[in-house]
This record gives sequence, structure tokens and C-alpha cells, in this order.
Amino acid sequence: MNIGIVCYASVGGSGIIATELGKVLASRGHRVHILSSDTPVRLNDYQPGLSFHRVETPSYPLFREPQYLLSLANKIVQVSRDERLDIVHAHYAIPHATAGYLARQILSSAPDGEVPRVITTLHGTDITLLGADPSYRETVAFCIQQSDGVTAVSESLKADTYRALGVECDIRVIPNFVDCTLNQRRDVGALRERLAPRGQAVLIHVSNFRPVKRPAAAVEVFAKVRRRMPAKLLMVGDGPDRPRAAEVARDLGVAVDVEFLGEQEQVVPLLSVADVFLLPSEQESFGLAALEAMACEVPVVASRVGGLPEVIEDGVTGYLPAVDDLDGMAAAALTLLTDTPRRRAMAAAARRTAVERYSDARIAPKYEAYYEEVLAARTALL
Ligand code: GMT
Repeated sequence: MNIGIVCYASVGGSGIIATELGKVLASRGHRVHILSSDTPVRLNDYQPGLSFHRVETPSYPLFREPQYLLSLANKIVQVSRDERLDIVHAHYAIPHATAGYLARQILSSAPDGEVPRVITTLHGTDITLLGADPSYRETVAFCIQQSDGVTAVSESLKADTYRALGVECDIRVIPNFVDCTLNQRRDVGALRERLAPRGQAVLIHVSNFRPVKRPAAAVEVFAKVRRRMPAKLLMVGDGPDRPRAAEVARDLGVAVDVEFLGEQEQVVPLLSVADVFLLPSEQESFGLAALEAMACEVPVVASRVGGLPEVIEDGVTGYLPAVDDLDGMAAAALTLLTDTPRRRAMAAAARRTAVERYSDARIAPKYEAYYEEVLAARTALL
């Protein structure tokens, strides 16, 4: 198949999944075209069958806002014509579902033009935070509904979409995935020695430090753990809540044991150092960062929200206290850090879950089958 994938280039789960999907599909013989405003973070090496199309958005003194939706729709039209795309797969509804809809309308207005099918994958904040906002709601709902196919990354997000947007289309759940060959625990003794030189326990938080991720709460949980045992916290990522998280670390007197590492391209070595992953998010439709930790044998302590209970089995691959129960999260982390046999068993279960339920080899065929189904529905209409 010829597949166009539209995604964000910034650090974030939807762009990562879109790019990783492009790589897997190309390795399975499809021709994949990734469309974005910049090279996505995980699109680092040349791969046969995979190409990148930059969306340029010209500025003009009259505009106070960049006209990205227009330039993206235009680019989808061009790439669809040049590459004869069968599928345009929009990752994150805002504004990608709208750009896909516009492009399809433009293409179908041309006589004898080939019209690709538009599939939208909902990732989370495009529904729960932004899509439900009255400023966007009607347009987002309309464009999702107009897609030829819609997927959501968890049952929880599917339910949220029906509830928040009132759409009536069928939504297929295809969960996120992880490359379990690349994402596996490595021997990083020297790095661990450097980051935790006195044999301290190592906790880690990886996110884009937006308010919804609550990085400051991760520091609060850590401070409670630190009161009971020697430990270090690695804070990986960057974003608006980083200064607040650093301030909380100072206020709670644990700044010396909290390392802010900023955005990191190579997270696997850092996960390989860690004993526990902290994800105290306010909302999380899936929690890709948690899944990547699990693939690296790191049990997760996260809030019991959204799609996290679908990914993390409470008491088996991690712990899921209520979102405001920071004491519970600290107690769960302490259980893992002090009970080594239990931590090892949960680490192994976490890896097993990643391999058996969420490996790319297991999930990519689900997307292929869905593409085929959507294309077959078109053929039936002709
Ligand atoms: O909200 C973010 O932090 C980023 C966002 C994205 O699209 O990049 O993440 C959402 O999509 C990820 C990939 O499907 C999910 O793993 C995250 O759980 C989801 N974030 C939220 O629901 C808050």
C-alpha cells in the first residue's frame, strides 16, 4: 500500500507512534510518506520505503497566526497525487483530521482523481483536553465523523470520545506499541555508577513536562521515598512545568538527589538504570512512556486514570493508586524498592506484557488489516 502518515514532529507520544508505525510498515513492504512541519524526533535514519515530506507554512505580515492547516491540507493533496496514496493516516485529530478531510474534498472535486481514504487515530489530549474544549469541539467532532476510519489508542479514550464529542462513528481500538528489540534493558553498570554512585535506588520520570503529566507530583512522591531510603530521581524531558518541578525539589530539600536531564534522544540506557518509573499524570489515554519503561523491565507507579489500567496491571506490572494519592504512590515505590524479589518478578511481568501484548510485530498487522478493511469498504461503494 501507499500510505501517508500525518503527525507532529515535537516530542510526544502521538508523533512517536506515528513515526514508529511508518518505520514498521515500510519494513513490511509498504511505501510510507511521513508529512510533518519538521523531521519527527524518531525519524533519524534512512530506511528503504520511507520518505519525509516537510510542510512549509509561509508567513505574511498580515497573518498573526501561521496558516498550518491550509499548508498541511495542500501538502496532503500534492503528496496524494504524486505518490498515489491509498491511505492518509492522521495521527492526533487536531488539526490533522481536518486537514485530511479538506484534502480529500479537494481531491474528490477533480475529475478522475484518485482519492485516498482518511483514517484518524485519536491519541488523548486531542479529545480529553482540546477536542472537548468549546472552541474546537464541533469542528473536531465533524472531522472525526467524516474520516473513513477512526481508531483510538485505548478503550478508555474510545469511551471518552463518545462522551465528550457525541460522535456516532465506529471507533476501532488499536493500542500503542513498542519495538521490544530496541527497547530492552541493557547492561549499563558504568552509567548507573555515575548516576547513583553510592548504590542508591533510582526512580525515573519521562514526559514532556506539561501540566497534565504532573512532573512536580513525581518530585513530591520521590521526596516521600527519599525520606525513607537513599534514592535518586531522574527527570527526563522538558516543558512548561519543569521550573515548578525544580522548585518543588528545592522546597522539599531533595534537589541534590533530583537530576533534570532535559530531552534525551536515547531513553533506553536511562530506563536501564532505573528501578521504578513514576507517572502521576492527571489524565493519560494510554501512557506510551510507561509501556517503554515496561519493555525495559521497569515496573510503573502511576495514577489510576484513563487508559493506564489497560496497560499496567495493578500489583502485577506496577501499582495504580488514585491520582491524588501521592502517599500511596510513595508507598508503592517503597514496596518495589525494598522487596527485591517482588520488584524482579514485576519487572519480568512488565517485559512479558510489552512483548506479548504490545510489540510492534503484534500491533502493526492490526493497522494493516484496518487499512484493508477501510479500502474494501470504498470498493464496495463503487
Ligand atoms: O499529551 C501528551 O503528553 C502528548 C500526547 C501526544 O499525542 O503526543 O500523548 C497522548 O498520546 C500518547 C500516544 O498515543 C499517549 O500515550 C498518551 O497517554 C496521551 N496523553 C494523554 O492522554 C495525556
